[in-house]
Amino acid sequence: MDQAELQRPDARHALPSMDQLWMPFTANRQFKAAPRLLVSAQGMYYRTHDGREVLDGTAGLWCVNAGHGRAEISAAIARQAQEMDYAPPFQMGHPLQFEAANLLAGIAPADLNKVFFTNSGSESVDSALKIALAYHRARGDGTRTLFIGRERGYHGVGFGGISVGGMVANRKVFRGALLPNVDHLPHTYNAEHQAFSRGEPTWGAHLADDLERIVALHDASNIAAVIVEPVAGSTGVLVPPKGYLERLRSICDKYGILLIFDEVITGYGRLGTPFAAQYFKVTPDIITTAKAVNNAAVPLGAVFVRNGIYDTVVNASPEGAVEFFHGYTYSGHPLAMAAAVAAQTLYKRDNLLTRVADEGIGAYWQDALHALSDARHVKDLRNIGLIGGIELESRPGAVGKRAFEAFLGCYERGVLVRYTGDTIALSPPLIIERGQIDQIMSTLRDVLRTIA
Ligand code: PXG
Repeated sequence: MDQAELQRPDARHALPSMDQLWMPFTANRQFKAAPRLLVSAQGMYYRTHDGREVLDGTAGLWCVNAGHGRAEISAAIARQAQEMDYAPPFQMGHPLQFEAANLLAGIAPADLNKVFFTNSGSESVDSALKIALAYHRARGDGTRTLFIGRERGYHGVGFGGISVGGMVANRKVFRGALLPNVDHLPHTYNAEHQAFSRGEPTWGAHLADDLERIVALHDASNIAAVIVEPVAGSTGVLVPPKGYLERLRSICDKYGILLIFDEVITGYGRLGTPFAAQYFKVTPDIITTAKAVNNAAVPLGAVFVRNGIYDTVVNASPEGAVEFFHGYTYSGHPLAMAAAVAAQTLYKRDNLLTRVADEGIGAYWQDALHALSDARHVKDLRNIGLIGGIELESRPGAVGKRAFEAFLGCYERGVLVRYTGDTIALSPPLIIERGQIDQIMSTLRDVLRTIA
């Protein structure tokens, strides 16, 4: 089937055989029995294999921030594919990777002006952890090898990421092979004190003080870094309590511990600022990103590092030596770089990195979401920027079942949402209009009425 036919609005697609593919993070048997295939996408909408239009309430997977099918980005990728398909990244370079790094450094907070490219959020996290180790060692502080993550954290699926992560299902099967030097902060969610908070909950800053206990237990001289998502996404939208991140920052400062913000979902305008670090006015030492860095058009991740960290690692090696033994065949891949330059140019031209704050979209979103407080099954509503979490009462003995049915019901009614456990997570493209926000919320209200 050619592209024109694929995109025809009334196209019905014959389904391919599904036996061969092992689908990621998917109930394979259930999916293959009743498949949901997306075949084209434009602006705020996907089109399904059965010819229906579906409003994208999730920006793909928290990543297509400028909406789908942006011509500037696809043209840049096509041009680059013709010009030069691939260039080796080790001891060689190509201009676009420097241009992309320059653009990214230009929107980064404070002095996080060095950029290391990866291909995904998981790789960004592993890279950041390695950078932390390399930095301490370069300073002659090589005993600092312990990482502190957080319960309910998600940092991708590499062994580093699942070790510092705190999602039980992602860890339990692999428990015996996790990194050995890891401890975890408590998560920041407390329904009793925080339910139905608009934006940051006022209760819970003190939970950061647990870092003092962990430091006392292990001794600061052994701790390399703390890694947290400023807003936890995959685990069900957990917004940090007011003052919590500041407190983490000051305890890290007190003990010489690096602070890593995993901004794979909060990066690139999701909160109405380029990064969550700017929203919360807390500057970490390293920021991990991926997804919207290039509007997700080609796999790409980017790690932002403070100048001083780069300088320390690089200057610790003799002239002519490779300073950091880490990198990927596809670090700075030309097609990913072309997409990054085009996406960042687009974000800037259309003020997308601040639209959620500047145009009142975030405030409208908050009101529309919290109007669901009397909808059926709703146990809690959480929001910040253009992120929403709707936690449903779980059915006894069947956690996740009700949210799955809500997800299906929304999909059938033309709205794509995500769910994790019994929380529906929303994160639409930043180009969303008010009427589309209304459509997402009214669809959810209707669907929640119809499911048991
Ligand atoms: N860190 C964070 C904070 C993420 O949200 C990753 C790392 C890993 O990125 P990669 O590119 O390796 O997948 C993520 C990914 C969900 C969902 O349903 C979110 C992610 C991945 C899969 C599902 O919310 N985020």
